[in-house]
Amino acid sequence: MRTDVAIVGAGPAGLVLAHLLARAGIGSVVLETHSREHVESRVRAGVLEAGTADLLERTGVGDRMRQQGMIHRGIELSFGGRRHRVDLAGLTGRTITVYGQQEVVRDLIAARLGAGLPLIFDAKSVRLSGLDTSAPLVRFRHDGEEVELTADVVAGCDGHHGVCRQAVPDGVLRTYRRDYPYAWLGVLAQAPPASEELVYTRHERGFALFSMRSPAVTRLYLQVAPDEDVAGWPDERIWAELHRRLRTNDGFDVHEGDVLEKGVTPMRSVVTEPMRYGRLFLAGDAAHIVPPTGAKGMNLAIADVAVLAGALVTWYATGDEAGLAAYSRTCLRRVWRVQHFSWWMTSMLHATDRDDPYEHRLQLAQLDSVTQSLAYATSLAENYVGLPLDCAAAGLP
Ligand code: FAS
Ligand code: PHB
Repeated sequence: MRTDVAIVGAGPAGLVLAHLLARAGIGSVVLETHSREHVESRVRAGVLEAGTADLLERTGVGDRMRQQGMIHRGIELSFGGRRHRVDLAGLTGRTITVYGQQEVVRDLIAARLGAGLPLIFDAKSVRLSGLDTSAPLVRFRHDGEEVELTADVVAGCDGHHGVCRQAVPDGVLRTYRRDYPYAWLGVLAQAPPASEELVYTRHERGFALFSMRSPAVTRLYLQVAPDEDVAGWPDERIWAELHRRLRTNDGFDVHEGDVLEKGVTPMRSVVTEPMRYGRLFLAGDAAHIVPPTGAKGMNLAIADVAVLAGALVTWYATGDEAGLAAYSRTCLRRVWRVQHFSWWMTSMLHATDRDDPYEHRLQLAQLDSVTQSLAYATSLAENYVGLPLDCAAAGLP
């Protein structure tokens, strides 16, 4: 097989990249190790930044998002038994869209397959070679056959546990990492959301988050120990803890319902530099991880590939490699600002592992500042709705 760009991974990064390249007439083959059903059913992120929603809509894959997604003009921070609203739209003029990551992935897969473009599921034992040449090679197994795919460029969009980052020779990459002393227990429940906007709470027992997926489905998270076993959390215990942490004096409390899915997600910050080696370009979780407190993971992945798509479009059109040469530096500037915001939100809202009373008082003072100071609230709002996405860089009109 031969293509312009070999894309490893059919998550948000790989699928958006393939979509942007196809719009510019650049060919790609997307290789995904799991089945379509598996990829489309993974419950992960829930919040689209303004720039992400805009990009999906402007590139023709935003119809269902506009129909089913929920536009939110604010979020709430809850502490001391009270909720405090942060007016995202009033402070920034922009909004967020609540629309599950699996729905975004479903829309992109439908567009890809609907256009008859190559997206290979169940592609196993992907191996890369020749990354430091002008003709990198991707080998994989599919339907019992060994396949060789030659390309000009390989996009490593295969997430934190993928193979592309591992294909870079030792000594080239530098990894920055922070592991947090807690994890999130995520719950998806068939229960109508109890409020119209997301509620982040800093309770003395720890962090909790109230979110949603539709008028009938609620998404909830609890801070738990880093090595927590979900088996130790029967539904009754989950609901009891969610009520304790999220209930406020003005009568807000979550609605219970059938638990459709529950799981524990570790909290960590990771950045790999540089995000390029020869003709391999790393994007999304393959290059960086953020704790989900800032609702940034998927959005940052899409921001990476918007930059990569723009650089590739220019390279194929003019031969100018400047965009490709600057790819890692351009992405990392945003990556580190998003890393900081995600760390800041996480540190402000989670009980430390020792639950140090001084640290707790500092967090409450910080929350008081964020909800009382226009400057503090504006900074949170600007980061939460998302740093501007350079659509021109993605070759968008
Ligand atoms: P992804 O991991 O989404 O996609 C990588 C793809 O590559 C996967 O489909 C994988 O199957 C495939 N792949 C891996 N190895 C391969 C190989 N060898 N060959 C071929 N294919 C391969 N972010 C938020 O903003 N909010 C959240 O609440 C949130 N919750 C999360 C919960 C969990 C359990 C996890 C793991 C992540 C969560 N995230 C959240 C972060 C998440 O949304 C990521 O940021 C987002 O999926 C990044 O997209 P990609 O970079 O495309 O990586
Ligand atoms: C979600 O709805 O899954 C969600 C929302 C906000 C976050 C993280 C996850 O910060």
